[in-house]
Amino acid sequence: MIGRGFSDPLDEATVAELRERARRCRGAVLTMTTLADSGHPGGSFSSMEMLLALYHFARLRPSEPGWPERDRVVVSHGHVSPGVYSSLADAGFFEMEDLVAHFRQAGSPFEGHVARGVPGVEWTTGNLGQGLSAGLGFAFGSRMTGTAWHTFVAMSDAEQNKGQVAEARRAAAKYELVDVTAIVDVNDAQISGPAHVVMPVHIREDWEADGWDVVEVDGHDFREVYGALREAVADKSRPRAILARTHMGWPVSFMTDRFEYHGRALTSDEYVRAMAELGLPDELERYRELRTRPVGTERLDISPPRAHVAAGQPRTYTREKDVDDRGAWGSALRDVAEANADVPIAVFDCDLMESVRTEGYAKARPQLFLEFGVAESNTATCSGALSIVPGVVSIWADFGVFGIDEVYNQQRLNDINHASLKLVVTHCGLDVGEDGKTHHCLDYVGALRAFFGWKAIVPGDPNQTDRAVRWALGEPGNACIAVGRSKLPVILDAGGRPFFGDGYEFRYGAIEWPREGEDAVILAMGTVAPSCVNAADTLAREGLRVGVGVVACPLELEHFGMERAADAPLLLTAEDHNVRSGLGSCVADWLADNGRVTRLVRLGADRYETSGSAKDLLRSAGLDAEGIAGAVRGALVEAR
Ligand SMILES: Cc1ncc(C[n+]2csc(CCOP(=O)(O)OP(=O)(O)O)c2C)c(N)n1
Repeated sequence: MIGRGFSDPLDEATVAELRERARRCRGAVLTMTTLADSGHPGGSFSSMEMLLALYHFARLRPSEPGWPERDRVVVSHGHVSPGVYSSLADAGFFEMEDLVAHFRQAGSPFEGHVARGVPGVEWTTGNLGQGLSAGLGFAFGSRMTGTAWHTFVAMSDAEQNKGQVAEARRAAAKYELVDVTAIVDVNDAQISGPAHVVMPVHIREDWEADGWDVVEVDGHDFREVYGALREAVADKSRPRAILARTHMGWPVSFMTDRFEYHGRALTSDEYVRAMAELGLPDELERYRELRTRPVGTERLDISPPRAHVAAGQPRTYTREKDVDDRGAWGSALRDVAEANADVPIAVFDCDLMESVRTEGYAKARPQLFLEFGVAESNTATCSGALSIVPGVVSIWADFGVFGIDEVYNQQRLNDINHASLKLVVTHCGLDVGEDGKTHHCLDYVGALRAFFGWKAIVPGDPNQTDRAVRWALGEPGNACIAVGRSKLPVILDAGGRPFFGDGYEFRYGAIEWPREGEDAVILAMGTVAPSCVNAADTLAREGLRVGVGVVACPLELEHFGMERAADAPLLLTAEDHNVRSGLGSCVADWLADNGRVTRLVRLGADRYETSGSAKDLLRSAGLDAEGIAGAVRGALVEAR
């Protein structure tokens, strides 16, 4: 076998050796899928030569899969996991026997779609169309850390139909990511039939139109596949796509070009016939026995890296001047950047830099500011993948409806991938005002609550925003900071000083109490927090003692604070959010889970609103100070 890095031409002996390896890997694909009675043998066969070429010749270290300088190989069509895993095992990343015995078995790392944690897998995929964007993230990581790795992205032809792929192609060309190579398995087969029938796509023309060099090869000829990869690595003029013409199921006669083998395992009879054609023994019985043994569960540690970021000097906004939370975020970002001149802090934008307050950053550090245009799917995945490159901070700022709702599944994959993205969404809630219901993001907590790992931070005023941003940028893991649009009054303590001012430190999960009171407690989230304080002050003048707890972290309710809230005879939640899925629901769950009984009134949006000023919309939803005070009064009267 020749060395890694595609530096030498392929010799005859290596070609012969690779063919033999491909034959054995195909046998492993059939054994593991038939044993599991599920999986994707057809595409695993057509992608086999490209996968073996990548895993044998990219600059990788099978004994050190996390080697920081390694090339990155992303497989976008994650369903070809049998092909990917068998190639990785063949290249020495783990034992073939463990893989074949435990493929798709509960508890095994070898899932049906390629998953991080398996040595050699860089990005969990399975939702088609996201791999190229992930590859771009790694390519930006190479550029920003000054580490010269190459990024390869293997793809299928059906996913060429997907808009996210086009978004990614354009971004790669715009940013001259010449160290990215895409290799597409063009087998003209997908689930429902031939790819050109299911949906005609002009694959070559599309890539060329978006600024890529395109070459076509026989995808089953190692010499051609290797040669094209070698040229792509050497050429530094443009990113390159290799269209590898292949045949689904080849070389087994009855599987070749038959799209029904896309996602169906062979029956035992078919298995015996196919293995005989490959000249390999029937191994089903032996593996059936091995499958009854304990599953090996060893995986790589994929915890997100911690970037070393100094928080800089916090800013305290005072009552003299109302500030918007988004302005406080933009200023904190610039401060943190200044305090960390040597840390690559990447900021992604989708044509909204002025509104999301990243314009100043774009001017200060243009080389780290990535303008992706109206292409949120690509942005979500690319920024997510970049966030797992050690040493880089990856931030995406957008409106709530675009950074969360538009890309729900991309953010879900960022969660699954244990990414470390910092998502700052502005324009959340009815507070958006005049742009109307399409732009009122009302599920920024509810959507993230449906994931398992994302942190959600919804600050109560500009000072808390400032502290939360400085905290979050240095934290590992995915975190979303959600703010509104309007200028907000600074929350003051009972003595008239900024409540989140000097001496306040952001702590994830903490509930902060600008007002104390035993008659009722309001748990307030985000932009309505100042109005809740205002309402409490009004009620205090009427002789009612109402406590206000500001909950900036609805997904992590601190026990002590919640006990205190639950002690009150009346508990209200207030949020500029869908009342069914936000703070109110989190609090209701907490009460039920902890066996606490108290009267709970949930204030929030219960319908899509029209256009209108934020003030009018919040009033109409009962979320202004008057409405909130009225709700407390009403509930107390009812209780008497
Ligand atoms: C976004 C998305 N939509 C739908 C699917 C369901 N799906 C799985 S594979 C596939 C297409 C298979 O064709 P191709 O990707 O070309 O792979 P091959 O059949 O060649 O293995 C589809 C539609 C998916 N995985 N992701």
